[in-house]
Amino acid sequence: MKVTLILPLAFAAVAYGHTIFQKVSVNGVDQGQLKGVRAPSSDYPITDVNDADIGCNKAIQFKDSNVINIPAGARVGAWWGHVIGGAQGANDPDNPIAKSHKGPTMVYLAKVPSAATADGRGLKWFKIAEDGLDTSSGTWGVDRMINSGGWQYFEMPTCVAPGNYLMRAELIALHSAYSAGGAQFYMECAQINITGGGTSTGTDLVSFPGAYQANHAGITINIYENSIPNNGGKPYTVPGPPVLKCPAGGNPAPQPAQPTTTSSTVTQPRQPASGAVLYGQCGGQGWSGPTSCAQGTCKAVNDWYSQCQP
Ligand SMILES: *[C@@H]1O[C@H](CO)[C@@H](O)[C@H](O)[C@H]1NC(C)=O
Ligand SMILES: [Cu+2]
Repeated sequence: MKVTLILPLAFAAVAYGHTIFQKVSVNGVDQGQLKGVRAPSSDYPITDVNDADIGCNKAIQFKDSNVINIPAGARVGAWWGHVIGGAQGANDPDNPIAKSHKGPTMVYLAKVPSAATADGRGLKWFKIAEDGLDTSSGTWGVDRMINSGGWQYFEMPTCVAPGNYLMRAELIALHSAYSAGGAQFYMECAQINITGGGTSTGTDLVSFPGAYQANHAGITINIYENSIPNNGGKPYTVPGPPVLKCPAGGNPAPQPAQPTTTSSTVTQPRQPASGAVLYGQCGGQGWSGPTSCAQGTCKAVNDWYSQCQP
């Protein structure tokens, strides 16, 4: 009888210790609690990859109109806490998250006309950072976030085009992921404005829901071998699209100078060698930049964003 009483308690202890992303830092400057971050008051995860709100979470309680300026190339932090405010009581062992909640951390961006007002549903997202399993040490992105006092650090890619975006910070807890539906998805979205930067508005765009499949090897997975949560020392594949790669040197190269024609019999007017770079923005509502492509073809991705695609 005692065993049947103890077991449910043991499982209950594993189930708690959830987390909420609730503030941002930019180059070491804390932007303030819940400033420009949309958060629910519940720290419960989403477990259905097809949940309509797996983009920016649901039952949002905290939402202001701040938009956080982030220079391209900045070191950005997303801060996670067990509950709103961080710790739940003194010496909370489950802040920023229970240590059992091993798994990857990720960051996505979606270009929006206005970060303060954009709907978190129906966007096209690209991944700018991910931190999975370090097989040599057996530690996960979540471990590194815990060891940094709740800060998930990443670099804002240098080639991202200036403008407003929603920034989706996510972590997946895999402690119960050995059966389908057991992985726990934690995410919130911040309202940001990228300054400087290049011309990329992303590659390998995905939707939420849509980006993840329940049977993906990084989502339904037993990470334990002999009770050690290191995936048996085997590599782990972070779900979702590949991380945006900026061209070498960061910003796309400046447009080459127009070739000087050597022929004196040319009658065609010279085509300007202008236009957006490959994967650059080439149109959309409110866009005042180039509407042709130096490379590739300009394709409408949505109403406010067209992209030069190969
Ligand atoms: C974004 O940054 C640019 C450049 O600093 C600025 O002109 C613009 O007003 C900012 N937009 C928002 C919504 O903060
Ligand atoms: Cu949890």
